[in-house]
Amino acid sequence: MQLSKREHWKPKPQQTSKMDRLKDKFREKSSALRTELRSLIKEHGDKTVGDVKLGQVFGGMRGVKSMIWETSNLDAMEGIRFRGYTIPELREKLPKFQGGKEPQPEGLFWLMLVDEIPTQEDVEWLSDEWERRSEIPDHTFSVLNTLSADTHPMTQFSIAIASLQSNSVFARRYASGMSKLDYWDATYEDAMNLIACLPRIAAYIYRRTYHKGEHIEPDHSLDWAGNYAHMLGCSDQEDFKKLMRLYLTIHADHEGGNASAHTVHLVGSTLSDAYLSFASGMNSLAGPLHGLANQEVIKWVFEMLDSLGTETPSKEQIAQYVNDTLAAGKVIPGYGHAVLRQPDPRFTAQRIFAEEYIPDSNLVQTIWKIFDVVPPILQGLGKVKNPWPNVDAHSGAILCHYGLTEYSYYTVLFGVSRALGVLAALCWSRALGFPLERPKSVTSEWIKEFIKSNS
Ligand code: CMX
Repeated sequence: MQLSKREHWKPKPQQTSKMDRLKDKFREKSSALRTELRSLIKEHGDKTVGDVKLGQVFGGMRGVKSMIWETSNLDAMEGIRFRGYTIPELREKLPKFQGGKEPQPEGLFWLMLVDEIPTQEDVEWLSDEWERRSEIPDHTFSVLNTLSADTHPMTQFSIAIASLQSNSVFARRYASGMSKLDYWDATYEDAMNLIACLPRIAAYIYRRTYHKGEHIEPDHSLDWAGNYAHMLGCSDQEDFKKLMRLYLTIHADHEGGNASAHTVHLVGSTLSDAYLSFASGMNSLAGPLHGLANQEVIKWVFEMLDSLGTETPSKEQIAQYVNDTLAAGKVIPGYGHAVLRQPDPRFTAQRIFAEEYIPDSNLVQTIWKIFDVVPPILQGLGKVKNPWPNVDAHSGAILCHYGLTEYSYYTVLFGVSRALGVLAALCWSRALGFPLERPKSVTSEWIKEFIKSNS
Protein backbone atom coordinates (compact mmCIF):
# COMPACT_ATOMS: atom_id res chain seq x y z
CA MET A 1 0.00 0.00 0.00
CA GLN A 2 1.23 3.50 -0.79
CA LEU A 3 2.11 5.59 2.24
CA SER A 4 -0.28 8.36 1.27
CA LYS A 5 -3.15 5.89 0.91
CA ARG A 6 -2.80 4.54 4.45
CA GLU A 7 -5.80 5.21 6.58
CA HIS A 8 -5.17 8.34 8.54
CA TRP A 9 -7.31 9.84 11.31
CA LYS A 10 -8.71 13.22 10.29
CA PRO A 11 -11.07 15.20 12.51
CA LYS A 12 -13.78 17.12 10.70
CA PRO A 13 -12.88 20.60 9.44
CA GLN A 14 -14.60 23.41 11.33
CA GLN A 15 -15.51 26.96 10.57
CA THR A 16 -13.87 29.62 12.68
CA SER A 17 -14.93 33.21 13.11
CA LYS A 18 -12.84 35.84 11.31
CA MET A 19 -13.76 38.71 13.63
CA ASP A 20 -12.66 37.86 17.14
CA ARG A 21 -11.93 40.80 19.43
CA LEU A 22 -10.78 38.57 22.30
CA LYS A 23 -8.40 36.58 20.13
CA ASP A 24 -6.91 39.77 18.69
CA LYS A 25 -6.22 41.07 22.18
CA PHE A 26 -4.75 37.74 23.29
CA ARG A 27 -2.46 37.64 20.24
CA GLU A 28 -1.11 41.09 21.03
CA LYS A 29 -0.61 40.49 24.78
CA SER A 30 0.80 37.00 24.54
CA SER A 31 3.30 37.76 21.82
CA ALA A 32 4.65 40.70 23.85
CA LEU A 33 5.01 38.58 27.00
CA ARG A 34 6.56 35.70 25.06
CA THR A 35 9.31 38.00 23.76
CA GLU A 36 9.86 39.51 27.21
CA LEU A 37 10.06 36.12 28.94
CA ARG A 38 12.48 34.67 26.39
CA SER A 39 15.06 37.32 27.21
CA LEU A 40 14.29 37.12 30.96
CA ILE A 41 14.95 33.35 30.97
CA LYS A 42 18.12 33.85 28.91
CA GLU A 43 19.47 36.37 31.39
CA HIS A 44 18.17 34.97 34.71
CA GLY A 45 17.54 31.27 34.00
CA ASP A 46 20.23 30.19 36.52
CA LYS A 47 18.74 31.99 39.53
CA THR A 48 17.33 29.81 42.34
CA VAL A 49 13.69 30.45 43.34
CA GLY A 50 13.55 28.01 46.28
CA ASP A 51 14.95 24.86 47.87
CA VAL A 52 13.08 21.58 48.00
CA LYS A 53 13.02 19.89 51.39
CA LEU A 54 12.82 16.14 51.88
CA GLY A 55 9.43 16.60 53.59
CA GLN A 56 8.12 18.24 50.42
CA VAL A 57 9.38 15.39 48.24
CA PHE A 58 7.34 12.96 50.37
CA GLY A 59 4.60 15.47 51.11
CA GLY A 60 2.88 16.03 47.79
CA MET A 61 5.27 18.80 46.66
CA ARG A 62 3.50 21.45 48.81
CA GLY A 63 4.88 24.90 48.11
CA VAL A 64 7.46 23.82 45.49
CA LYS A 65 7.57 26.62 42.89
CA SER A 66 7.69 24.78 39.59
CA MET A 67 5.06 26.14 37.22
CA ILE A 68 3.92 29.38 35.59
CA TRP A 69 0.19 30.14 35.85
CA GLU A 70 -0.87 33.56 34.64
CA THR A 71 -4.60 33.58 35.33
CA SER A 72 -4.75 33.59 39.14
CA ASN A 73 -2.63 33.47 42.28
CA LEU A 74 -3.37 31.98 45.70
CA ASP A 75 -2.20 33.51 48.96
CA ALA A 76 -2.44 31.30 52.06
CA MET A 77 -3.97 34.07 54.20
CA GLU A 78 -5.88 36.16 51.71
CA GLY A 79 -7.14 33.47 49.32
CA ILE A 80 -7.51 33.68 45.59
CA ARG A 81 -6.89 36.70 43.36
CA PHE A 82 -7.80 36.50 39.70
CA ARG A 83 -5.36 38.71 37.79
CA GLY A 84 -4.91 40.66 41.00
CA TYR A 85 -8.61 41.01 41.87
CA THR A 86 -10.21 39.46 44.98
CA ILE A 87 -13.69 37.92 44.81
CA PRO A 88 -15.38 41.00 46.38
CA GLU A 89 -13.61 43.16 43.79
CA LEU A 90 -14.80 40.91 40.97
CA ARG A 91 -18.36 41.16 42.29
CA GLU A 92 -18.06 44.89 42.07
CA LYS A 93 -16.15 45.34 38.82
CA LEU A 94 -17.19 42.58 36.39
CA PRO A 95 -20.19 43.22 34.11
CA LYS A 96 -23.56 41.88 35.28
CA PHE A 97 -26.41 40.31 33.33
CA GLN A 98 -29.24 42.82 32.77
CA GLY A 99 -28.42 44.96 35.78
CA GLY A 100 -28.19 42.04 38.24
CA LYS A 101 -25.78 41.89 41.17
CA GLU A 102 -23.68 38.83 40.43
CA PRO A 103 -20.68 38.89 38.08
CA GLN A 104 -20.87 37.00 34.79
CA PRO A 105 -18.35 34.18 34.31
CA GLU A 106 -17.81 35.42 30.75
CA GLY A 107 -16.25 38.55 32.26
CA LEU A 108 -13.89 36.49 34.42
CA PHE A 109 -12.77 34.41 31.43
CA TRP A 110 -12.00 37.63 29.55
CA LEU A 111 -10.07 38.98 32.52
CA MET A 112 -8.09 35.77 33.00
CA LEU A 113 -7.23 35.54 29.33
CA VAL A 114 -6.18 39.10 28.55
CA ASP A 115 -5.69 40.72 31.97
CA GLU A 116 -8.30 43.45 31.42
CA ILE A 117 -11.72 43.99 32.99
CA PRO A 118 -14.08 43.72 30.02
CA THR A 119 -16.82 46.18 29.16
CA GLN A 120 -20.48 45.24 29.18
CA GLU A 121 -20.31 45.10 25.39
CA ASP A 122 -17.30 42.75 25.49
CA VAL A 123 -19.18 40.36 27.76
CA GLU A 124 -22.28 40.44 25.57
CA TRP A 125 -20.05 39.70 22.58
CA LEU A 126 -18.50 36.73 24.43
CA SER A 127 -21.92 35.39 25.48
CA ASP A 128 -23.03 35.52 21.84
CA GLU A 129 -19.78 33.97 20.68
CA TRP A 130 -20.16 30.99 23.05
CA GLU A 131 -23.79 30.67 21.99
CA ARG A 132 -22.65 30.57 18.33
CA ARG A 133 -20.09 27.85 19.11
CA SER A 134 -22.37 25.70 21.28
CA GLU A 135 -23.53 23.11 18.77
CA ILE A 136 -22.91 19.60 20.09
CA PRO A 137 -22.31 16.65 17.76
CA ASP A 138 -25.02 13.99 17.82
CA HIS A 139 -22.51 11.29 18.71
CA THR A 140 -21.85 12.96 22.10
CA PHE A 141 -25.52 12.56 23.04
CA SER A 142 -25.44 8.99 21.67
CA VAL A 143 -22.38 8.15 23.76
CA LEU A 144 -24.08 9.52 26.88
CA ASN A 145 -27.28 7.61 26.09
CA THR A 146 -25.40 4.32 26.08
CA LEU A 147 -24.16 4.83 29.66
CA SER A 148 -26.22 3.29 32.44
CA ALA A 149 -28.08 5.90 34.48
CA ASP A 150 -26.13 4.93 37.58
CA THR A 151 -22.82 5.96 35.98
CA HIS A 152 -21.47 8.73 38.22
CA PRO A 153 -22.16 12.16 36.66
CA MET A 154 -18.43 12.99 36.72
CA THR A 155 -17.68 9.84 34.73
CA GLN A 156 -20.38 10.82 32.24
CA PHE A 157 -18.95 14.33 32.06
CA SER A 158 -15.43 13.12 31.39
CA ILE A 159 -16.62 10.68 28.69
CA ALA A 160 -18.75 13.37 27.02
CA ILE A 161 -15.81 15.80 26.91
CA ALA A 162 -13.52 13.14 25.44
CA SER A 163 -16.19 12.35 22.82
CA LEU A 164 -16.13 16.00 21.68
CA GLN A 165 -12.44 15.64 20.84
CA SER A 166 -13.29 14.67 17.26
CA ASN A 167 -13.99 18.41 16.83
CA SER A 168 -10.53 19.50 17.98
CA VAL A 169 -9.13 22.26 15.79
CA PHE A 170 -5.70 21.74 17.38
CA ALA A 171 -5.65 18.00 16.58
CA ARG A 172 -6.72 18.63 12.97
CA ARG A 173 -4.21 21.40 12.37
CA TYR A 174 -1.42 19.48 14.10
CA ALA A 175 -2.14 16.47 11.89
CA SER A 176 -1.76 18.62 8.81
CA GLY A 177 1.52 20.19 9.97
CA MET A 178 0.96 23.35 12.01
CA SER A 179 3.79 25.73 12.96
CA LYS A 180 4.64 25.90 16.69
CA LEU A 181 3.82 29.58 16.56
CA ASP A 182 0.19 28.75 15.75
CA TYR A 183 -0.38 26.32 18.64
CA TRP A 184 -2.00 29.01 20.76
CA ASP A 185 -4.42 29.96 17.97
CA ALA A 186 -5.75 26.41 17.57
CA THR A 187 -5.88 25.99 21.36
CA TYR A 188 -7.86 29.20 21.69
CA GLU A 189 -10.41 27.85 19.16
CA ASP A 190 -10.69 24.56 21.09
CA ALA A 191 -11.00 26.35 24.44
CA MET A 192 -13.78 28.61 23.19
CA ASN A 193 -15.68 25.75 21.50
CA LEU A 194 -15.35 23.46 24.50
CA ILE A 195 -16.47 26.07 27.05
CA ALA A 196 -19.43 26.90 24.80
CA CYS A 197 -20.60 23.26 24.81
CA LEU A 198 -20.24 22.53 28.52
CA PRO A 199 -23.54 23.90 29.93
CA ARG A 200 -25.65 21.90 27.48
CA ILE A 201 -23.68 18.70 28.05
CA ALA A 202 -23.68 19.12 31.82
CA ALA A 203 -27.43 19.85 31.88
CA TYR A 204 -28.06 16.85 29.60
CA ILE A 205 -26.24 14.61 32.09
CA TYR A 206 -28.33 16.00 34.95
CA ARG A 207 -31.67 15.58 33.19
CA ARG A 208 -30.92 12.09 31.85
CA THR A 209 -29.70 10.90 35.25
CA TYR A 210 -32.31 12.43 37.54
CA HIS A 211 -35.27 13.60 35.41
CA LYS A 212 -36.09 10.62 33.20
CA GLY A 213 -34.33 12.20 30.22
CA GLU A 214 -36.85 15.05 30.07
CA HIS A 215 -34.50 17.64 28.59
CA ILE A 216 -34.95 21.39 28.49
CA GLU A 217 -34.00 23.18 25.27
CA PRO A 218 -31.45 26.01 25.58
CA ASP A 219 -32.79 29.57 25.79
CA HIS A 220 -30.72 31.53 23.28
CA SER A 221 -31.56 34.86 24.88
CA LEU A 222 -29.71 33.95 28.08
CA ASP A 223 -26.07 34.27 29.08
CA TRP A 224 -23.76 31.25 29.58
CA ALA A 225 -24.53 30.69 33.28
CA GLY A 226 -28.19 31.71 33.06
CA ASN A 227 -28.78 29.27 30.21
CA TYR A 228 -27.12 26.46 32.17
CA ALA A 229 -29.39 27.20 35.15
CA HIS A 230 -32.38 27.25 32.80
CA MET A 231 -31.49 23.85 31.27
CA LEU A 232 -30.99 22.27 34.71
CA GLY A 233 -34.58 23.27 35.41
CA CYS A 234 -34.42 24.07 39.11
CA SER A 235 -37.02 25.98 41.08
CA ASP A 236 -37.07 29.73 41.74
CA GLN A 237 -35.41 30.22 38.41
CA GLU A 238 -34.38 33.87 38.60
CA ASP A 239 -32.50 33.54 41.91
CA PHE A 240 -31.03 30.22 40.83
CA LYS A 241 -29.61 31.91 37.72
CA LYS A 242 -28.03 34.54 39.96
CA LEU A 243 -26.53 31.79 42.10
CA MET A 244 -25.11 30.05 39.06
CA ARG A 245 -23.46 33.26 37.83
CA LEU A 246 -21.72 33.58 41.17
CA TYR A 247 -20.98 29.87 41.52
CA LEU A 248 -19.46 29.54 38.04
CA THR A 249 -17.33 32.63 38.68
CA ILE A 250 -15.86 31.70 42.06
CA HIS A 251 -14.97 28.08 41.18
CA ALA A 252 -13.19 29.00 37.94
CA ASP A 253 -9.53 28.99 38.97
CA HIS A 254 -7.30 28.48 42.03
CA GLU A 255 -3.80 29.00 40.59
CA GLY A 256 -1.99 26.14 38.87
CA GLY A 257 -0.88 23.68 41.55
CA ASN A 258 -4.29 22.26 42.53
CA ALA A 259 -4.82 18.74 41.24
CA SER A 260 -7.29 19.43 38.41
CA ALA A 261 -5.44 22.49 37.09
CA HIS A 262 -2.10 20.77 37.33
CA THR A 263 -3.49 17.72 35.51
CA VAL A 264 -4.71 19.87 32.62
CA HIS A 265 -1.31 21.59 32.54
CA LEU A 266 0.64 18.31 32.60
CA VAL A 267 -1.46 16.53 29.98
CA GLY A 268 -1.55 19.69 27.87
CA SER A 269 2.25 19.88 27.96
CA THR A 270 2.38 16.72 25.82
CA LEU A 271 0.44 18.69 23.15
CA SER A 272 -2.69 16.70 23.88
CA ASP A 273 -5.47 19.03 22.77
CA ALA A 274 -7.79 20.99 25.05
CA TYR A 275 -10.48 18.26 25.04
CA LEU A 276 -8.16 15.46 26.16
CA SER A 277 -6.38 17.72 28.65
CA PHE A 278 -9.62 19.01 30.17
CA ALA A 279 -11.19 15.52 30.37
CA SER A 280 -8.08 14.42 32.31
CA GLY A 281 -8.45 17.39 34.65
CA MET A 282 -12.05 16.41 35.32
CA ASN A 283 -10.96 12.90 36.31
CA SER A 284 -8.72 14.56 38.84
CA LEU A 285 -11.46 16.90 40.09
CA ALA A 286 -13.60 13.80 40.70
CA GLY A 287 -11.49 12.71 43.70
CA PRO A 288 -12.98 13.18 47.20
CA LEU A 289 -9.95 15.12 48.50
CA HIS A 290 -10.52 17.63 45.68
CA GLY A 291 -13.73 18.58 43.83
CA LEU A 292 -15.82 15.62 44.93
CA ALA A 293 -15.65 17.09 48.45
CA ASN A 294 -18.69 19.24 47.53
CA GLN A 295 -20.77 16.06 47.23
CA GLU A 296 -19.16 14.55 50.33
CA VAL A 297 -19.98 17.60 52.47
CA ILE A 298 -23.71 17.53 51.95
CA LYS A 299 -23.82 13.73 52.14
CA TRP A 300 -22.08 13.96 55.52
CA VAL A 301 -24.48 16.72 56.65
CA PHE A 302 -27.55 14.69 55.63
CA GLU A 303 -26.16 11.60 57.38
CA MET A 304 -25.64 13.71 60.49
CA LEU A 305 -29.19 15.08 60.39
CA ASP A 306 -30.59 11.56 59.86
CA SER A 307 -28.59 10.13 62.71
CA LEU A 308 -29.56 12.98 65.07
CA GLY A 309 -33.19 12.87 63.93
CA THR A 310 -33.48 16.66 63.53
CA GLU A 311 -33.19 19.34 60.86
CA THR A 312 -32.04 21.90 63.41
CA PRO A 313 -29.17 20.33 65.36
CA SER A 314 -27.57 22.18 68.26
CA LYS A 315 -23.86 23.04 68.23
CA GLU A 316 -23.30 20.43 70.96
CA GLN A 317 -24.91 17.73 68.81
CA ILE A 318 -22.82 18.77 65.82
CA ALA A 319 -19.62 18.72 67.91
CA GLN A 320 -20.39 15.17 69.04
CA TYR A 321 -21.00 14.05 65.45
CA VAL A 322 -17.75 15.71 64.28
CA ASN A 323 -15.81 13.90 67.01
CA ASP A 324 -17.46 10.60 66.05
CA THR A 325 -16.49 11.15 62.39
CA LEU A 326 -12.88 11.80 63.37
CA ALA A 327 -12.85 8.82 65.75
CA ALA A 328 -13.98 6.64 62.84
CA GLY A 329 -10.77 7.67 61.02
CA LYS A 330 -12.48 9.94 58.49
CA VAL A 331 -11.87 13.55 57.46
CA ILE A 332 -14.43 16.33 57.91
CA PRO A 333 -15.27 17.14 54.30
CA GLY A 334 -15.18 20.80 53.30
CA TYR A 335 -12.55 21.66 55.92
CA GLY A 336 -8.81 22.02 55.45
CA HIS A 337 -6.73 23.03 52.47
CA ALA A 338 -3.30 22.31 51.04
CA VAL A 339 -2.49 26.04 50.72
CA LEU A 340 -5.09 28.21 52.49
CA ARG A 341 -4.67 29.05 56.18
CA GLN A 342 -7.83 31.15 56.64
CA PRO A 343 -11.53 30.68 55.78
CA ASP A 344 -11.77 30.39 52.00
CA PRO A 345 -13.13 33.63 50.47
CA ARG A 346 -15.15 31.42 48.12
CA PHE A 347 -16.91 30.05 51.23
CA THR A 348 -17.49 33.61 52.41
CA ALA A 349 -18.89 34.70 49.01
CA GLN A 350 -21.47 31.90 49.18
CA ARG A 351 -22.29 32.77 52.77
CA ILE A 352 -22.97 36.38 51.77
CA PHE A 353 -25.24 35.16 48.96
CA ALA A 354 -27.13 32.87 51.36
CA GLU A 355 -27.45 35.64 53.97
CA GLU A 356 -29.12 37.80 51.35
CA TYR A 357 -31.32 35.29 49.54
CA ILE A 358 -32.07 32.37 51.87
CA PRO A 359 -31.15 33.30 55.47
CA ASP A 360 -34.02 31.22 56.89
CA SER A 361 -33.00 27.90 55.35
CA ASN A 362 -32.43 25.31 58.10
CA LEU A 363 -29.77 23.61 56.03
CA VAL A 364 -27.86 26.85 55.48
CA GLN A 365 -28.05 27.64 59.18
CA THR A 366 -26.65 24.19 59.93
CA ILE A 367 -23.67 24.97 57.66
CA TRP A 368 -23.08 28.16 59.66
CA LYS A 369 -23.24 26.25 62.94
CA ILE A 370 -20.76 23.69 61.57
CA PHE A 371 -18.49 26.64 60.75
CA ASP A 372 -18.61 27.67 64.42
CA VAL A 373 -17.98 24.15 65.69
CA VAL A 374 -15.43 22.44 63.42
CA PRO A 375 -12.34 24.73 63.42
CA PRO A 376 -11.61 24.50 67.17
CA ILE A 377 -12.04 20.72 67.08
CA LEU A 378 -9.65 20.35 64.13
CA GLN A 379 -7.22 22.77 65.79
CA GLY A 380 -7.32 20.57 68.87
CA LEU A 381 -6.04 17.59 66.87
CA GLY A 382 -2.73 19.41 66.59
CA LYS A 383 -1.91 18.15 63.10
CA VAL A 384 -4.42 19.84 60.76
CA LYS A 385 -2.67 22.80 59.14
CA ASN A 386 -5.84 24.61 58.15
CA PRO A 387 -8.94 24.08 60.32
CA TRP A 388 -11.08 26.47 58.23
CA PRO A 389 -13.79 25.76 55.65
CA ASN A 390 -12.95 25.58 51.94
CA VAL A 391 -15.18 26.31 48.94
CA ASP A 392 -16.97 22.98 49.19
CA ALA A 393 -18.28 23.48 52.72
CA HIS A 394 -21.11 25.78 51.68
CA SER A 395 -22.26 25.10 48.13
CA GLY A 396 -24.47 22.05 48.68
CA ALA A 397 -26.80 23.70 51.18
CA ILE A 398 -27.62 26.53 48.75
CA LEU A 399 -28.05 24.17 45.79
CA CYS A 400 -30.45 22.03 47.85
CA HIS A 401 -32.54 25.09 48.59
CA TYR A 402 -33.12 25.60 44.85
CA GLY A 403 -34.10 21.96 44.39
CA LEU A 404 -30.76 20.66 43.14
CA THR A 405 -30.63 17.97 45.81
CA GLU A 406 -28.89 15.26 43.77
CA TYR A 407 -25.48 15.76 45.31
CA SER A 408 -23.65 13.21 43.16
CA TYR A 409 -24.01 15.85 40.46
CA TYR A 410 -22.33 18.71 42.34
CA THR A 411 -18.79 18.15 41.10
CA VAL A 412 -20.01 18.57 37.50
CA LEU A 413 -21.04 22.15 38.37
CA PHE A 414 -17.55 22.73 39.76
CA GLY A 415 -16.06 21.23 36.58
CA VAL A 416 -18.04 23.47 34.23
CA SER A 417 -16.67 26.47 36.08
CA ARG A 418 -13.11 25.13 36.34
CA ALA A 419 -12.96 24.97 32.51
CA LEU A 420 -12.69 28.76 32.42
CA GLY A 421 -9.45 28.97 34.37
CA VAL A 422 -7.65 25.89 33.14
CA LEU A 423 -8.45 26.51 29.48
CA ALA A 424 -7.45 30.18 29.65
CA ALA A 425 -4.21 28.97 31.26
CA LEU A 426 -3.73 26.34 28.54
CA CYS A 427 -3.92 29.11 25.91
CA TRP A 428 -1.13 30.90 27.80
CA SER A 429 0.98 27.75 28.05
CA ARG A 430 0.76 27.33 24.27
CA ALA A 431 1.37 31.00 23.56
CA LEU A 432 4.43 31.14 25.82
CA GLY A 433 5.77 27.92 24.29
CA PHE A 434 6.07 25.94 27.53
CA PRO A 435 7.79 22.58 27.07
CA LEU A 436 6.82 19.04 28.00
CA GLU A 437 6.58 18.82 31.79
CA ARG A 438 8.99 16.25 33.19
CA PRO A 439 10.08 16.57 36.84
CA LYS A 440 12.63 14.19 38.38
CA SER A 441 11.60 11.31 40.60
CA VAL A 442 13.89 9.41 42.97
CA THR A 443 13.58 6.08 44.78
CA SER A 444 13.46 5.75 48.57
CA GLU A 445 16.82 3.94 48.23
CA TRP A 446 18.23 7.11 46.60
CA ILE A 447 16.88 9.15 49.53
CA LYS A 448 18.56 6.86 52.09
CA GLU A 449 21.88 7.13 50.23
CA PHE A 450 21.44 10.90 50.01
CA ILE A 451 20.91 11.15 53.78
CA LYS A 452 23.95 8.93 54.45
CA SER A 453 26.24 10.95 52.24
CA ASN A 454 24.98 14.25 53.67
CA SER A 455 25.12 13.40 57.37
N1 CMX B 1 -10.60 16.53 58.74
C1 CMX B 1 -9.80 15.68 59.44
N2 CMX B 1 -8.47 15.61 59.29
C2 CMX B 1 -7.91 16.47 58.44
C3 CMX B 1 -8.66 17.40 57.72
C4 CMX B 1 -10.06 17.41 57.88
N3 CMX B 1 -10.86 18.21 57.19
N4 CMX B 1 -7.82 18.13 56.95
C5 CMX B 1 -6.59 17.66 57.17
N5 CMX B 1 -6.64 16.64 58.07
C6 CMX B 1 -5.53 15.79 58.52
C7 CMX B 1 -4.92 15.09 57.32
O1 CMX B 1 -5.70 13.96 56.95
C8 CMX B 1 -3.55 14.76 57.86
O2 CMX B 1 -3.67 13.65 58.73
P1 CMX B 1 -2.55 12.47 58.75
O3 CMX B 1 -1.26 13.15 59.07
O4 CMX B 1 -3.05 11.56 59.81
O5 CMX B 1 -2.56 11.85 57.39
C9 CMX B 1 -3.23 15.98 58.70
O6 CMX B 1 -4.49 16.58 59.04
C10 CMX B 1 -2.36 17.00 58.00
O7 CMX B 1 -3.00 17.37 56.79
P2 CMX B 1 -2.82 18.86 56.22
O8 CMX B 1 -1.38 19.06 55.94
O9 CMX B 1 -3.50 19.83 57.09
O10 CMX B 1 -3.68 18.80 54.88
P3 CMX B 1 -3.21 18.35 53.41
O11 CMX B 1 -2.55 19.50 52.75
O12 CMX B 1 -2.45 17.08 53.46
O13 CMX B 1 -4.61 18.01 52.73
C11 CMX B 1 -6.89 18.38 52.21
C12 CMX B 1 -5.52 19.03 52.36
C13 CMX B 1 -7.83 19.38 51.55
C14 CMX B 1 -6.77 17.15 51.31
C15 CMX B 1 -7.39 17.97 53.62
O14 CMX B 1 -7.53 19.12 54.43
C16 CMX B 1 -8.71 17.22 53.58
O15 CMX B 1 -8.68 15.98 53.41
N6 CMX B 1 -9.87 17.92 53.72
C17 CMX B 1 -11.18 17.31 53.60
C18 CMX B 1 -11.51 17.08 52.12
C19 CMX B 1 -11.82 18.40 51.43
O16 CMX B 1 -12.58 19.23 51.93
N7 CMX B 1 -11.27 18.58 50.23
C20 CMX B 1 -11.56 19.75 49.39
C21 CMX B 1 -10.42 20.74 49.25
C22 CMX B 1 -10.79 21.88 48.34
C23 CMX B 1 -10.80 21.41 46.90
O17 CMX B 1 -9.74 21.04 46.37
O18 CMX B 1 -11.86 21.39 46.29
